Amino acid sequence: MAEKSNEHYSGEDIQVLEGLEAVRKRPGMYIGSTGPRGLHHLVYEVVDNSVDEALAGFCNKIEVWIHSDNSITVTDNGRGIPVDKHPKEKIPTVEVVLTILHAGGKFGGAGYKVSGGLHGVGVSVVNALSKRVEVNVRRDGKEYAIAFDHGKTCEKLHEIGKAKGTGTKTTFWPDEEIFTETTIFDYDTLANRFREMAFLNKGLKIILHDERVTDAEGNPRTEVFQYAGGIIDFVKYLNAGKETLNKPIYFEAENEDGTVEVAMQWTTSYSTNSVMAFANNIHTHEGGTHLDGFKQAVTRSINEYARSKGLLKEKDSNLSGDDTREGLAAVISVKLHDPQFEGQTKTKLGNTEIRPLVQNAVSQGLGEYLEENPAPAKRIISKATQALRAREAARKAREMTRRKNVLDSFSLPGKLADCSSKNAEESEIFIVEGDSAGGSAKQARDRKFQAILPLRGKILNVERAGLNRSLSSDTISSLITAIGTNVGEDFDADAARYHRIIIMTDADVDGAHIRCLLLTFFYRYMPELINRGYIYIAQPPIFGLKKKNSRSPKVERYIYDESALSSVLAEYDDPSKFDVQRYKGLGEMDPDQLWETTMEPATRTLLQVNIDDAAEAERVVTELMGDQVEPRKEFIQKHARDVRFLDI
Ligand code: 0RA
Repeated sequence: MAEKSNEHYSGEDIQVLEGLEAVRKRPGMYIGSTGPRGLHHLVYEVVDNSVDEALAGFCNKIEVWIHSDNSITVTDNGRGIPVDKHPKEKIPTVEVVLTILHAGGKFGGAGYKVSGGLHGVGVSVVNALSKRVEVNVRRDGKEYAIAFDHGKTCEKLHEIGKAKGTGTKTTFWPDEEIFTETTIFDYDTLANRFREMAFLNKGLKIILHDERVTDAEGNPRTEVFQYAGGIIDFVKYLNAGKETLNKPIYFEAENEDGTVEVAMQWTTSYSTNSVMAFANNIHTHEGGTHLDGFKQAVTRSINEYARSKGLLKEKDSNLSGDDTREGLAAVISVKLHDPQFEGQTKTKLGNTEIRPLVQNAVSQGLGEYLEENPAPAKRIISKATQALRAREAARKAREMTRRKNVLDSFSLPGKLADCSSKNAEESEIFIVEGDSAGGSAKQARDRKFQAILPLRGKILNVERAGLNRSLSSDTISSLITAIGTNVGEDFDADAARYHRIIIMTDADVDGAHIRCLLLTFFYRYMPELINRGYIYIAQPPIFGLKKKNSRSPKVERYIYDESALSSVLAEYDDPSKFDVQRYKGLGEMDPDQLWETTMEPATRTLLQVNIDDAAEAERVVTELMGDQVEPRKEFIQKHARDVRFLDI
């Protein structure tokens, strides 16, 4: 019998190694990708475990440290991962949790685990993809430690001393052999996720420290995320800086299938894409049954109320869903036992039972709100009827001008230097600031696949102007025509004439401003192009190093990053032999230089724009583009070359 049980152990051991080996072989299957997104996923995985402990009521403080050596520490004051011998695996439970694939799921306790989609794969996945992991547990008056090397236990669980209280501390060093692109954690990405978690779980406290950034006293940059108002605070945050039509409306409901919470508030904005749906704390970018239920209920409640009060006449057509959601910011958060995540990025909720739960909660809650609050109700209906009228007027205008439609692709704008290829997949368009840079770009380009559209004059602030006024602007209409997709109800992403739409602006404050305006435009009216990964930002150099007194125009070295100048100069023994030229505008480079540094596919760097965090994009765009001028100026000065708010 003893022999048999030995065999059994070694069998299990092999299984463990094979399990984590499978994760190392196909990391994408477990964390989505080995790019920056997958890297940050490791942190969420560890933090989610602590959040589960907090939601179960055993912990009220979670802290996260970004260390200077690209490692992360997460601590909580929960019960501590159990250290006793696991009845089945015969090793300490904490070791089971860290080394056996999917073991994590068994330890969530009752209630709705936050995990779902790619989350909840278990902390053993983090262990498999880290070169080192250290876990310390405080329990029963003692502190224990255990450590792992590439997923294998390298220091068995041992007691390291006495301890007060209970809790878990996990530190991991991501494996550069897996995360070949980067192992550098981005503060904003983590901060945005923790903020979202704190909004979605009222009262939850997450503290983020970044030891790479210190103040004069040497204290790390620190931010506390905790919101007593939960998703009501979330909606206020989304609407910061906007003129609102009502105080946030909130309702919640529960049945045996799960719980739903909704917060909503209308503003005077024209945007219709500030409705965010979450399932078990996962942002369901692709929507799903909870979002469908919400939309149906809002459309119906608003129409019913408007009819019953005579605000819509018999002859009037119904308000469309888009009409009722114009200017609306809403957060829908459902929690359910067995979430089904579908869709291309596994961010679409499939559970059909959740639709009626949301629909009933919203119909009833919104219906009551409108009845009881006639003044804001009137403003909301009036906003929607205006949207309806604008939509009808736009359609009429379109029908009338269909023949000489400015937005039809057979009348391409005169300023466009198109490429000769008609294959959108290989074609790219550079949107260039100003005619002179446009001239250089036209000379520099490879006309086979590169088109140039110089932008002249001011770009309208679409955030404030709304679609109809924007369309009458020359700049915006030539942009739309050149891209070929049209906008609004006629938008067709498949009609895009280029699969790389590259914003190329000067590396100065004006350039940053223009870039922001363009990004706002794409975000508002062609978000699908961002989702498809068609929108890019060119990276022209900001400095060029040239040998002193050299008659050759040859530039020895280009520098693309403001902060890299001093370290590059230090690489040279005697930098005094070099002249540093600062490129204030694209126009200062000759066409060859522009080609070599910024346009040639083989040598350039492009930043791909993706709306990973629509909430943040929406908010910053508003703060930047809204009515207040001061915050805009400040922001642009601070982030002149930084477009991170769109998570690039
Ligand atoms: C299951 C049982 C118990 C604690 C935990 C899980 C736990 C896991 C993690 C992961 C990170 N922090 C955590 N904190 C707690 C304890 C059961 C008991 O004490 O009776």
